[in-house]
Amino acid sequence: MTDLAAVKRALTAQRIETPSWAYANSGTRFKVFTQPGVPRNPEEKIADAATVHRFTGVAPTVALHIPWDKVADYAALTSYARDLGVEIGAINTNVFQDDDYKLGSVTNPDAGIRRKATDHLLEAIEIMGQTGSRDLKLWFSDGINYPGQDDLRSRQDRLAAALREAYDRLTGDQRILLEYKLFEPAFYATDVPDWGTSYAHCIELGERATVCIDTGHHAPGTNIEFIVAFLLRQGRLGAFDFNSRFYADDDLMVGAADPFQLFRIMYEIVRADALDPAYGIAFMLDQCHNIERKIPAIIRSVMNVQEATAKALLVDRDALSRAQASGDVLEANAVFMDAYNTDVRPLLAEVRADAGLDPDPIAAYKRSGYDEKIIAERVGGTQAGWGA
Ligand code: LRH
Ligand code: MN
Repeated sequence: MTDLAAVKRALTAQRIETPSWAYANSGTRFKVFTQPGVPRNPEEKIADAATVHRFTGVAPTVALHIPWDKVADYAALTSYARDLGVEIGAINTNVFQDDDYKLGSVTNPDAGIRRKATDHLLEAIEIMGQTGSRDLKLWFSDGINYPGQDDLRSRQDRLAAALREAYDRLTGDQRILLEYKLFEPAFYATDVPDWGTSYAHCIELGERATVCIDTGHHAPGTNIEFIVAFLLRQGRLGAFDFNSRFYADDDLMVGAADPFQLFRIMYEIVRADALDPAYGIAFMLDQCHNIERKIPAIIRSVMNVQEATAKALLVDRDALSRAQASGDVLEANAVFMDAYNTDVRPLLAEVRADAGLDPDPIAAYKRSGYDEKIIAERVGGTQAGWGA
């Protein structure tokens, strides 16, 4: 029988990190639809992240992206965030927007360009020292578009050398989250295309290197919960970049396109007792809200993760193990689906009320007038994010 008090404690202790860039303008190669009230600087992005935490109670950290969130004084930015009730989370590097990186960053045939890219990774570690961040999140857009364009094996050697240099610079509890992505912007071969490549580099580096699973970075039909179960067994699952997609790296609200997949992923987390923040997995959002209001979309996304988690926590594990052990295929699937088909919204409303929060964060946010306030205040200056 499921212990409801334990389920509520686990949901209360859940922590989800929001990304600074999701509060800023974003779009596709066809169009960026700007929005009124969008942040113009890292401080305003952090204020929006603090607002999401104020209404959800489970989003006390915000990930930064460098140089998108570059400031003169990261210690000051960190205390500004703390005054608003949030901490700076993962530091994301960016070696995908500089002209020099056309043929690659740390994998570039040119040693000078590799040096420049590696120095950016080291700069990010420097920043982590000032923000108190544990996680260095590395995503490389590096890859090639045509067979023969470059030597696949040599590019892996170059990547490994840069990763080694960054890894050896880590201190304290700092660690690397190595994110993989099947394709885009490279359209023939990406240098870190899948979980296996990321995992192999992590093993080569050492135990401070773990894999980051971005749920939008797989070939259609990939069983992501298998990857989760496998990396948990190996002790090398470090983080998620949660979002959802119908086709490619669509970066839609997590759980919007495939809530059942999110449930199956969170079940593997719960099954491994890996939900608690002390276990060390960073549950982060990585999304772009191209046409919808950004803050309510992020609040909705946090709620989608909470709902998938609550359903996963309600799986009757004893009944499931009995059915699995006896080979009762239909019963095992039925036990699993019972949890998924459970309406957990009343339970989450209770958890929020117990925490002194409004049971309906979206309605509470709308009543707060925060959207109207930022639209009125944030006039002038340059909006953050992708240019219109
Ligand atoms: C790459 C990615 C990566 C970030 C970027 C904003 O597609 O998922 O995590 O650096 O989006
Ligand atoms: Mn990502």
